[in-house]
Amino acid sequence: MGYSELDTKAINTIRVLAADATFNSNSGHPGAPMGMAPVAHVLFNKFMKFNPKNPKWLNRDRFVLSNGHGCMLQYALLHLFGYDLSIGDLKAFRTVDSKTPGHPEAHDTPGIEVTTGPLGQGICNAVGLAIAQAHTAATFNKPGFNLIDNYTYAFLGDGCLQEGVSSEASSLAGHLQLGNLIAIWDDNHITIDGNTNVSFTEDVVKRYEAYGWHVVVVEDGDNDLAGIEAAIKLAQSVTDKPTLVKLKTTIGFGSLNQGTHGVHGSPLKADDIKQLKERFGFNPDESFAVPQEVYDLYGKHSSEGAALEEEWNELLAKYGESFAKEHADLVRRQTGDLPEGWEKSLPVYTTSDPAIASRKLSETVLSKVESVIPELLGGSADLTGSNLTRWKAAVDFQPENTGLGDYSGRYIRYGVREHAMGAIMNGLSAYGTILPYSGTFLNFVSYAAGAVRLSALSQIRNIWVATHDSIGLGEDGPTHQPIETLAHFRALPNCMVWRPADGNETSGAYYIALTSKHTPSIIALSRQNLPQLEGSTIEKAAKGGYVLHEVEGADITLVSTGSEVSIAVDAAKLLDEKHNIKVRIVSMPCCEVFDQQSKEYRLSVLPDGIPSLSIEVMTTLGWERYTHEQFGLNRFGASGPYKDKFEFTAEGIAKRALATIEFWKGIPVRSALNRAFEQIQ
Ligand SMILES: Cc1ncc(C[n+]2csc(CCOP(=O)(O)OP(=O)(O)O)c2C)c(N)n1
Ligand SMILES: *[C@@H]1O[C@H](CO)[C@@H](O)[C@H](O)[C@H]1NC(C)=O
Ligand SMILES: *[C@@H]1O[C@H](CO)[C@@H](O)[C@H](O)[C@H]1NC(C)=O
Ligand SMILES: *[C@@H]1O[C@H](CO)[C@@H](O)[C@H](O)[C@H]1NC(C)=O
Ligand SMILES: CC(=O)N[C@H]1CO[C@H](CO)[C@@H](O)[C@@H]1O
Ligand SMILES: [Mg+2]
Repeated sequence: MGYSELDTKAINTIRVLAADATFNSNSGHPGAPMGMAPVAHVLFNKFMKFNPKNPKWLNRDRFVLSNGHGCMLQYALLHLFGYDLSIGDLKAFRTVDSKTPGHPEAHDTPGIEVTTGPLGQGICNAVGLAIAQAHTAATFNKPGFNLIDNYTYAFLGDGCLQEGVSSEASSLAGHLQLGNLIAIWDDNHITIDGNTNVSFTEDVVKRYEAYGWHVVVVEDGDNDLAGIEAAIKLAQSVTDKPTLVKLKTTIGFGSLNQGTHGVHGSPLKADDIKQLKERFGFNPDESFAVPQEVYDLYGKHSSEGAALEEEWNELLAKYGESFAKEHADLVRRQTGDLPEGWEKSLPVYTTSDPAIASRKLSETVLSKVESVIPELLGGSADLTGSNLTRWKAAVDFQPENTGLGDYSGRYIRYGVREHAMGAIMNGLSAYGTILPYSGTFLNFVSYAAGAVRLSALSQIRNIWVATHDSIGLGEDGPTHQPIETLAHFRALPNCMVWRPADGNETSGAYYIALTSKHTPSIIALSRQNLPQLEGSTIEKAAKGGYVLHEVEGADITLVSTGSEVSIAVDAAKLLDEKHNIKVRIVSMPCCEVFDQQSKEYRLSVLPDGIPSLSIEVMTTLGWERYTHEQFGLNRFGASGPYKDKFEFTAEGIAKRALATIEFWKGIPVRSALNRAFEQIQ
């Protein structure tokens, strides 16, 4: 375990780079990087397996910086170890379009696994990565072929431990006995408000022990490199529990303000940087200076990583000779492409099929595609029965010794933990071999909004099976009835919100959700039965919006989604029979996907010259972009049979359609799609 002056120099190089970059940009968080430089040095240089020349090597160890504000730590490490991140990139820290944004973003920077910054998310992502690692190992490893081994490491701060989402995920990680997960807590007693004694006095060690974690304490995280190394070694040796290392550190170590909240999120002053460099033996007149021997030290470890990958590639090739099918599957999964011909398994329906709840239609899709898409990993936040997310023969992902399943199982019992479920799905997806979906009530996807937002930002594919999607759920009442949820997630960039109206549309929604490699989806599904609509197809639904029913010389276009489309169809019949009004019907299962179609196509669906009315039992907010008038619900729902109160009936729609036609009579009607300029997409 010998440590030399070179180790100290490497650690101080990280500290000085963090101070220089935040000073140079006059923005950012020097404190955490300076305090965590020693543990980062030991972990990256002594333990972690990675190859900077191929950041996507499958069997690399995964690292998550859950305290993402400390990202200069990670950027400094990536640079020093030889990832494609130059000193110039460090100088561009926190500037527009740089590879070094203000918090780590997975799709921007080589070597960043997941996007962090909203505190608490990263540690949950790490739980997802660790599950993915354990599952992939259990699925692909064979005697003599330990293809997938090793660890997921996470750093987290006081803030992450205070956020409730980390408790949800840590509790599950303990239950799942994830021995490959090693989390290191930067126990510096400081958050933005100052000393943690103002709000955070619980016994975290006892709490994590109660979760079923193994906990190790390192008393001097500033200097005791051997102690840090021993703690990580011990953590590795405990294979049936995740480990939390409580590492006592000094925030901003080396600064005149070390140990105070003054160094949390403000660059050091010029004189402070000067004394820091002098104290660490650096030239105070130089910035962004890296001693060659530090590059050499880290370069050696990176070369060893590259050699490990080469060995691994040989192992993988040999594996292919004995296990051709598994080999091909593993290679394919990493491309994100689904198996050839999988879409033939998507069910289609005819008008003679019975009315079926779309949550049931969703279950049928999942049970038909699960055998042809082996990377599908399902789950539910304790609503398996009502959400219908588990196919019949599914095995649970569980530690074998519980007798409940095993790690090759493809169904996760998340418990009542929607927020962690979302964040864990993001980690599962980021691993590279898994396509996660999971279920809860649509209303409770909002619980996980923080995680959904990060999946959209970081271009992750996962699927929310969001049932009980409206007041149509009835008796549970307004606490369970979504009103704003669709508008909220439609406003989120790069997130598809689907609300299919029947069987073909449900298959269409899954088709696009499963094949969109860089976009999460929320599929809103009904509890009530929905008839099969004449003219719906997978192909049309896949355009996001389409004309379900066309008519010559139409007086109005009714635009609707999900369970209201068939009611709009009934309203059209009524208007025709009683009022001689000609109605076009547009079904719009996904606005985001519709927005991506050509202007010409969109205007063919919502043309000039015909007034339009949208019908959706949710807030009308957002429908102004598509229609002239809106029929919705801009209030909370009610507890009771849903048909009784709000006029979402053929008659109720017809009444509003007549008012719309009357209002727009004699006024030149332009499609609501026509605007003075195109929106920024
Ligand atoms: C969900 C969320 N809430 C608030 C913030 C703003 N924030 C950034 S860092 C921080 C304090 C974190 O304290 P700690 O994790 O102990 O970091 P340290 O000061 O030790 O670096 C806060 C509140 C955030 N990033 N995410
Ligand atoms: C991690 O990798 C090392 C070396 O490849 C191996 O000895 C060890 O057993 C692995 N650990 C796990 C948990 O698979
Ligand atoms: C909290 O921490 C501050 C700063 O270290 C200290 O001055 C104060 O006495 C502490 N208060 C309590 C109640 O522990
Ligand atoms: C569903 O799609 C199939 C295939 O395109 C089509 O044959 C069928 O008529 C559609 N069903 C309905 C109800 O329109
Ligand atoms: C609460 C709820 O909706 N439960 C349903 C769950 O799914 C089963 C199987 O379809 C139904 O029988 C339950 O009514
Ligand atoms: Mg702290």
